[in-house]
Amino acid sequence: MRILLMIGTVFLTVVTATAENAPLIDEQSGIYIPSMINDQATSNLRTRYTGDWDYFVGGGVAAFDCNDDHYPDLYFAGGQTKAQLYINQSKRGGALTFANGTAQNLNLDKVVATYPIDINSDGIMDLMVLRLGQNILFKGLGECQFERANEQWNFNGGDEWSTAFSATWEADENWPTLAIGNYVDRKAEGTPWGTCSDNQLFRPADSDDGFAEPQNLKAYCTLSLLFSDWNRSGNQSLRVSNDRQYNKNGREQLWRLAPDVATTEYTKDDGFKKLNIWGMGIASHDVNADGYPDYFLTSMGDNKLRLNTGAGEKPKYKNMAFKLGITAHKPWSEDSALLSTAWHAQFADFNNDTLIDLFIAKGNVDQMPDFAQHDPNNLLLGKRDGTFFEAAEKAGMHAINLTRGAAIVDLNLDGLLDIIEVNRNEVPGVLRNLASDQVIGNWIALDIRRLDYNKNSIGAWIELHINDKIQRKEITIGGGHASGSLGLHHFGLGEAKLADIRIIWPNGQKSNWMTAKANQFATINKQDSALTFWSPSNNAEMMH
Ligand SMILES: [Ca+2]
Ligand SMILES: [Ca+2]
Ligand SMILES: [Ca+2]
Ligand SMILES: [Ca+2]
Repeated sequence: MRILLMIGTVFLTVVTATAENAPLIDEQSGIYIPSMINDQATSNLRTRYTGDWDYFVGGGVAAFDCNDDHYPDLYFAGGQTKAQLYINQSKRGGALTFANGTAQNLNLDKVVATYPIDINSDGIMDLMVLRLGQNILFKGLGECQFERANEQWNFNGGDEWSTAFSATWEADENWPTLAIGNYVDRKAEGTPWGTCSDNQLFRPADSDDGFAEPQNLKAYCTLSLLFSDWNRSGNQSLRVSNDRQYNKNGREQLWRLAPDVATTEYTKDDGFKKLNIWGMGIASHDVNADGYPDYFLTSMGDNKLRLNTGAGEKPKYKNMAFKLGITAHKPWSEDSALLSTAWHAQFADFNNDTLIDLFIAKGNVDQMPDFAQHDPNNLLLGKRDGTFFEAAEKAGMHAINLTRGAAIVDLNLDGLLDIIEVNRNEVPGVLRNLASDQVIGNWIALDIRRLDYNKNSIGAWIELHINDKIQRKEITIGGGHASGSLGLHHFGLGEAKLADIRIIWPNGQKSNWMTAKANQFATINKQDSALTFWSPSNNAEMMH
């Protein structure tokens, strides 16, 4: 008896040591798989996204720093449960831990989606809060305090079922242009079938202190919006992902913005071919490094990678999901006969090897029998040949939840991207990227600043040059599913100790190439076009 017990103890010790120390390398590709440790139990994140039919979609999180310590803080939509703001208390490189810091006015019910944006360019992040009912724009006051600004900024919050948001700064404008995506019109006759509300486009008022009356945009039950400069014209266009569940005659949409005229939709005559999916989320990245952004669209079963093939002339796309190994149409685990339901998607480099990776949130709408119930999230790691492979199981991402929104940010400022997963009816997944020092690549985190307006440089492109390869990132607000992150821009550098960086500002002006050292935080201001390195404090300030 005693001997058996001892053998058991020895065996356990060996297994634990192996799991913690040995770097996980995919045998076939040689790609390093990060370990994603779930810190949920000690994170203090106890919020849940709950509700009936009208909360089956949504479930977002906004990740941004509200107390100026560089550690991203989190505002969670709660659906029928009240929304919560959590202040990041993590130590640098330590476990992910938070304290509830929700002021009374943010403790709102009916919140579906939430996005950070500095609307009034005062350097303090504001919040767009989308609801089943009136949307609210909160002006940031500093120290994680906010005040309602709908009236001050002439923003009509409406009374729709709002699910999607994106924003851009049009040429020469001091104020942003906002797009609000709406879902089913639940008051219309015959609802929900075919009764989709219009979307809205809010452009700056001539008075320069808020918004003009919005333009209504015909839509087909929108679940994601993204302003992105598909043709590198210097003006971002609005991509719209619509859910065919409630309007089978709908389609994906693209709207052009030009100064001083009403926005119009690209048509098939412009080269924009009809695509009709259960559009849930948009992720963008220049996947084939040709200078034009490509788009991953989540759906039910038929996820698409829309490779931008129009060379900037026509909005033409080719579906490359199958070829690249990112269809992710079925669960990688159980229930593999049934199709997946995909929501938030985001490109990021999780193992810092310079090859872009893709996270996809998955989860049944509720109990739809034709779709997988056990539908785990995906971590698709990029390979050197441009294809991807599924690494979620080996990375330790086994949890089966109905995931909706997500944030992919470095929450403990150790240079490794972490994941927050918003789950229907359950507490969030809090995945800390625990990489092995032996194999993890170098990284850099950049804060790209304009000094006058559009402080977070929405519409700018970051180019990072290592050896013969350029990585590009367009700075955007929007996309994903109901969730937004704004702050530092993370790049993996692989083995490189130096990287050349330049910024293409929203007006097309290019900065000089600047050389950066690896494993640093740096700010680039438009005015001086130079890298300023800084170091975050070890410990987030305690909230009292
Ligand atoms: Ca913070
Ligand atoms: Ca602000
Ligand atoms: Ca990678
Ligand atoms: Ca991290």
